[in-house]
Amino acid sequence: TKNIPLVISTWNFDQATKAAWEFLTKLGKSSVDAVVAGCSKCEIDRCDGSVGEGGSPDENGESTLDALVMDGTTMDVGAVGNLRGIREASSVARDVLLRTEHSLLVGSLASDFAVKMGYKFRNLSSNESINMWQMWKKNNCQPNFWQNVTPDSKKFCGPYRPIDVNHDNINKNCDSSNDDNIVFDSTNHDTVSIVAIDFNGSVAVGTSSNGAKYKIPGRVGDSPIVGSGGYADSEVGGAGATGDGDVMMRFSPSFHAVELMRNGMDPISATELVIGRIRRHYPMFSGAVIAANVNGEFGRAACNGWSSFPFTVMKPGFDDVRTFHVV
Ligand code: SD4
Repeated sequence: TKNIPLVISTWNFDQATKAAWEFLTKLGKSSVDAVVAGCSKCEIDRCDGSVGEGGSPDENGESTLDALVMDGTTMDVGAVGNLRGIREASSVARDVLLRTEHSLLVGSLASDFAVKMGYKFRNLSSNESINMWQMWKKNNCQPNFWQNVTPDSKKFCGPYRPIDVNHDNINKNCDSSNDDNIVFDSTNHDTVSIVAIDFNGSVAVGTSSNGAKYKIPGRVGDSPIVGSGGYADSEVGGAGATGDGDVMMRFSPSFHAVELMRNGMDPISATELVIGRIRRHYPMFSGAVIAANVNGEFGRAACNGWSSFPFTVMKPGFDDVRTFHVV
């Protein structure tokens, strides 16, 4: 039985998966176009407020975007980090892939590139992001999101000043029995990462995110970093990540998952091994990796507050997009 084409995406962003699937099947488009279609859908819908404009203000209150597109057949990559003032982050990433010799453009200069490509520069703040930022300031700054998993994390307000990190706090194992100890708001920090395999067996991965709330301006997350936010190789499969990008990018988790599958591991075991590697060093981190191989087998592993991390899949034989919590 044919298990491709296939679309697998992080979180329960079923509309993104559906958009990617329609590009593959109804429109007969490539996996690159499909992942961009799916990520763009999330940028327009502002999936969970954590993809696209108007979410995750930085210390200055500005929303900036990170996105990646990788073609696993040509091994071409296009990405934007900390993109300012341009809504269509994943389309701009595809333009970097298709229309330049480069792989990653960042910040205002990435916006200049986008404007030259015909995109409109606009203010990416929304009432929500402005309110969120004002409340954060008013409350003397709640801990930065990624610090709030440690019980006595330090509070700090921008502009940035160094945090005194107490590593003694970080001694919990990453399993669901510890969920009670973890302060976690799943609406705060999601990223869409999509792996698609088209009718030709070409694998692509795309990601789009507005990064971490109250980040230091200039911070680029894992989502636009090839091998970290996503990786694709049409000989093997693809993988995508979501979670604490500052930690996750230290382990190239998507590249790692693809290389394990190259050596014959199934996608579930591969993602579990990848997450386990990070957990050994950062027992408190939150994050998940999804993966699919070219045979259309798929899986995911997650850590910490995300033991119930959902993901969606569409493939031949499914009437509609399915949401999985555990495989
Ligand atoms: C980041 N990985 O910028 C993103 C955020 C995320 O689920 O995925 N949250 O660190």
